[in-house]
Amino acid sequence: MAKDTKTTAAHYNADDIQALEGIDAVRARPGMYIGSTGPKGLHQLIWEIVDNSVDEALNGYADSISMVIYPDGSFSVEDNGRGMPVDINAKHKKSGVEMIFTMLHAGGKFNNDQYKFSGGLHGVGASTVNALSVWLEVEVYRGGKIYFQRFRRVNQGKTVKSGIPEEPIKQVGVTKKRGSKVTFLPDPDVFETTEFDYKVIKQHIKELSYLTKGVRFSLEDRRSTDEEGNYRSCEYCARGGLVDFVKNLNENKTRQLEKVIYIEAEDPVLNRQLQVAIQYTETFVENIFSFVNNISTTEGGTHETGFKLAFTRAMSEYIKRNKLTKDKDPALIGDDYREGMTAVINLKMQEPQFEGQTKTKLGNPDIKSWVENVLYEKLSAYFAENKNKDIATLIAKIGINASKVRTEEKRVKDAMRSSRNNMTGQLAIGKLSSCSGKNYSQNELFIVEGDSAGGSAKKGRNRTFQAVLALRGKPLNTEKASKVDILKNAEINTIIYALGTDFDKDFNIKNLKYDKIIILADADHDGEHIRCLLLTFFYRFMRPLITEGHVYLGMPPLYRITQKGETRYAYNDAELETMLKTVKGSYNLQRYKGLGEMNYDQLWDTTLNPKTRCLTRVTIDDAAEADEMVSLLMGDNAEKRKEFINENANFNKVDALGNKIGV
Ligand code: 0R9
Repeated sequence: MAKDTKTTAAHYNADDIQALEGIDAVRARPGMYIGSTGPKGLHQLIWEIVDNSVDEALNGYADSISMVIYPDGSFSVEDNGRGMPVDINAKHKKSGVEMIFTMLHAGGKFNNDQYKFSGGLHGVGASTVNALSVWLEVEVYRGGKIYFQRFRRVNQGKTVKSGIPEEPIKQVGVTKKRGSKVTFLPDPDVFETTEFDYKVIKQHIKELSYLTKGVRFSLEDRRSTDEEGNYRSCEYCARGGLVDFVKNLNENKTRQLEKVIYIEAEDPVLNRQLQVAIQYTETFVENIFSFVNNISTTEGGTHETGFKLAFTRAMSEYIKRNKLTKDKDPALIGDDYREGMTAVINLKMQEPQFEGQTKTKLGNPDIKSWVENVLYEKLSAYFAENKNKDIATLIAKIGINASKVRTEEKRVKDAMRSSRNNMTGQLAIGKLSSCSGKNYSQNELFIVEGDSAGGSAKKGRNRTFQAVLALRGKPLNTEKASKVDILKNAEINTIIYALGTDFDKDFNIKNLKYDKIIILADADHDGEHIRCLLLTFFYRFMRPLITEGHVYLGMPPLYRITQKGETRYAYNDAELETMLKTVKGSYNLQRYKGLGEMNYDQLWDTTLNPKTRCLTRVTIDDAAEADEMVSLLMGDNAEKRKEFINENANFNKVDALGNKIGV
């Protein structure tokens, strides 16, 4: 473990644990403690427990964390650390285990001499999980003995109390093992669903393994077996930590240089640790993934700002010192050095403040200058080393080239912007049919491919709040094109014009003219391709449209069944099958090959009318996974793409961003 002995936590026992409040507060307002009572909140229970094991690993005492999903719906986490303290606390007359699980905020001493980074959403961990479970069992393997304690929910008259110990902790056996195991059954009275999602857990532990170098994470799903009788399972261990993370992110992209820049910095006094890994690809996009105490900070924050400032400063000085620019070259800006950069930033700190729409933006103001200063020094030293000359020169070249392209882009952009501003007349007749209502929070834009489908949509819509943009062909694949080509592409320009937001670095969601952007394409391969192309563009150049929930996929029906003047629609084969079972006598069945085959009133009934239609909202659950998918499906590694498509043979089931798409 990358752990400095100077800062290792002193051993402490149950007397040291401070208790603040009882856990009834958690049951009263679960959302406050785990974010929500939906699937995300349910999985948060796992991460609250895993966090404690990860802390033990970061302290250098554990290197294996195993998880199991059981058929009865319970879940267990086991680590091979020191084992939780089992001795009795003099003041509270309870064991360390009982205190951790029954008192809110019981945990480390809450002074900074403990090397503990509470990653949990709200830092209340184990007791929260206990409060929201039907039962919870703890096993501790310590000093050659096995200790056991069980907690459960009880009814006391009309009130329900949870997390009540059945008995004090007791020794139940002997063992050679060391560590702690927690098993719990989430309470169905609290959660909307109590079914754990294997894929969600798998993706998260993959990420955690990169962030916790050298620790083995495993997951076994004992709810079912495959044909050979084996449980579904996976295991991750990243010996290279963050370096492996960056390599994995770039696996499906062409790299400019295989070398990964890796920098580590630590402040034992302030109790902060920073790790950064950087690699360059041949794409034009900048991809920065950041984490604070193992929580993904998708909205960025002060640590990302500090990183950018440090990188720009170190590179500008490198260029200056080595006289790499000519007088006539345009001045470089920070963005120039980050074209094609994939970076992962991992910060461990005390008391992070999370802000922003989804509480995934780091707010602590002093972190900006701390990261900037420590990183600037380390990066400058790194670039100055002779053995790193290749990468420093490459980044300098990328930056200088990007600044020239940016100047050219600006020229094209200004030209396109003024032509977009003049587009009104031309577009109104051609592609865009605006709506008359000026209430943006109600307006919808349908992006439709093809003239006939566009025609039906224009006739079928409600003109007050529904606008239609008919695309004349497939939009450009923005994953592979240069920015100048993207800027010159007619379909892309039409979309930018229609939305009113501008794009890329100039994107401004405040100017969005529609609350819903609905992609309406056929349910075939061509339609799938168009959805992918549009989503790729939104993902790379207008990401807040997706993260703030404005992008939807329209769902046209596949079949129309008429019988004795009554019409019904089926949106997939399963629905059709069910419907046909209920139909008696003769009927007429029509299969829609495309939107264009539908007349306008049918289109209104099935796809446009907010009262009867079915829309799917596009969301990003996991930024790193989404990026991997976009690169794979739209990028330049054809071999890998083929492999993926073959493995996921039913193309219709693969959504463009590779995410779970929830309604
Ligand atoms: C299966 C999930 N694992 C845990 O929840 C877990 C908590 C934990 C732990 C310690 C060791 N392993 C753990 N696993 C620990 C032990 C000692 C000191 N600090 C931590 C020690 O023996 O001195 N603890 C997490 C919180 C606490 N222990 C404490 F607050 F009770 F001290």
